[in-house]
Amino acid sequence: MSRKLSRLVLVSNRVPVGETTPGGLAVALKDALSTRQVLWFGWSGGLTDKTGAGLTSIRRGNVEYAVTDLTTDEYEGYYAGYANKALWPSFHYRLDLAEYQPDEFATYMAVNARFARELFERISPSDQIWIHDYHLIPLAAELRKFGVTNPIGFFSHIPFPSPEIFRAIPQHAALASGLMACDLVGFQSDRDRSNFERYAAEQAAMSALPANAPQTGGSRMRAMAFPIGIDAVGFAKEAETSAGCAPAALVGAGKCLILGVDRMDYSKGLVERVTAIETLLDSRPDLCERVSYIQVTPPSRGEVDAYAQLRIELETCIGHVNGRFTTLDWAPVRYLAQGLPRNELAGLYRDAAVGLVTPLRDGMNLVAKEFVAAQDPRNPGVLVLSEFAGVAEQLPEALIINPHDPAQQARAIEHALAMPLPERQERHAAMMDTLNRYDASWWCGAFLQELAVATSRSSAVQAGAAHAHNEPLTAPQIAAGALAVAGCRLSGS
Ligand code: GDG
Repeated sequence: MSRKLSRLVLVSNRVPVGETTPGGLAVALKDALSTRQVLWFGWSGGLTDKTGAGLTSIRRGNVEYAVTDLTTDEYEGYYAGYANKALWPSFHYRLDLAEYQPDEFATYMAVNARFARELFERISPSDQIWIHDYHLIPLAAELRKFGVTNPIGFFSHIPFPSPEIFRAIPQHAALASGLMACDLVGFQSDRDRSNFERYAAEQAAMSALPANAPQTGGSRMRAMAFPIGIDAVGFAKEAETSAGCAPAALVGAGKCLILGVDRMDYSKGLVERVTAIETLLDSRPDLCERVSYIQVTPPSRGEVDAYAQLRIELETCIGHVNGRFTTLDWAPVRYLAQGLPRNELAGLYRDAAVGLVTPLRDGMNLVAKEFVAAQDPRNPGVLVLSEFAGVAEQLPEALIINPHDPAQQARAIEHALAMPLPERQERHAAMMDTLNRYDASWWCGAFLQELAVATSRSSAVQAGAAHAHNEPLTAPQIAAGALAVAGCRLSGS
């Protein structure tokens, strides 16, 4: 007899309530959304002039969406402000772009407190709670203030920076307290998990707490890596159906298409990538008129200055390269400052000989996985991949590069263009094997299973049972427990 699953409460900044094509998170959560009772709570994407506008609730089958508008002040302080001007750049190692405005931090905390208050009224004791991403780091701690004892998991979609960087955020201790209030914190990669654990250990050491200090919060948080996956089988089918999207002049005999697909974001290494294309054409003039690079770049966060500036810098750089190399018949770079329908994108991936996924920093990067899944296994294209994307831990068979080195990136593109078919097939098969094994279902199932384990473990710890079972806590867990004490004290001071 199958055990009845408790209701799952999902919390994310944006809730995909009116979307006809499911985005990355809805695809990754598909299994949970189709098999369980779900409450999905968060921002509607709309703005209001009224404070306390309340929630709108929409039910679709077993999923109830409960969404709230933000006031203009909340949007500016919480979303455009602290989340995207302080946390996003800091977590992507861009302290030079980070702005830590105390009033924006206060609004960020206030929105998290409001979300906690509104959610508290809707949760029941048996619910499992799963919070997503950097907008909502303090939410678990805010829920605990209301006496919520439900299992709470948090998944960080973006990198967790090294402790040296994280500690530069003036509010790092308060942020860490938010994570420590969870039973389970999931990261995209082992690098992120170990960065967090190093921070926890260093904080514990700095606070001069004994290594096995008991934790005040009652739970012992676990930190683990759960690389997010895609529906590789479904995406491969979509790409096969949509192949042939690229203009024939770019992919005909003797022609090769190089493709990049990224939100307009300074973390994605766009300017460095165009510079690598210039370096390639300088060193290999014979490739002119034979290779074309298409860059699909839907605009993003244009209200934040750094994004508007990036757009100017990127467009200047593309103009420079096109100005140098374009002939009457051919241009090296085709730049689309807009998104494409998903099926066209899948078809373009399949038509491309080389996929460039070269972020300066990325939590995972789903484009890399989609590019691989979209390839024709009989004649697959080659992925050139930054070592600083979380996905590089899973796909070592890609051509791994340092995006800060345009000459190395250019050599990798050359290597990709010249790679013999058997080698392409071998690398592709190995990557497909990983994508199929660690797909979206695996990610969702593994996180929720660990949340259940972490929860029962933390209940056992609360009951003083850990020692009775003779099960020693790991060093990171001890450090994390100690951090909770340090974090509470620091943020309360
Ligand atoms: C964050 C983390 C992490 C892009 N252009 C178009 C389009 N896209 C789709 C892609 C892909 C998604 O957007 C982008 O996902 P990424 O993972 O590459 O990057 P972020 O948006 O920065 O996502 C990241 C992710 O969260 C998940 O945890 O991997 O590290 O930064 O699915 O296909 N889709 C359509 N047209 C476009 O022009 N339809």
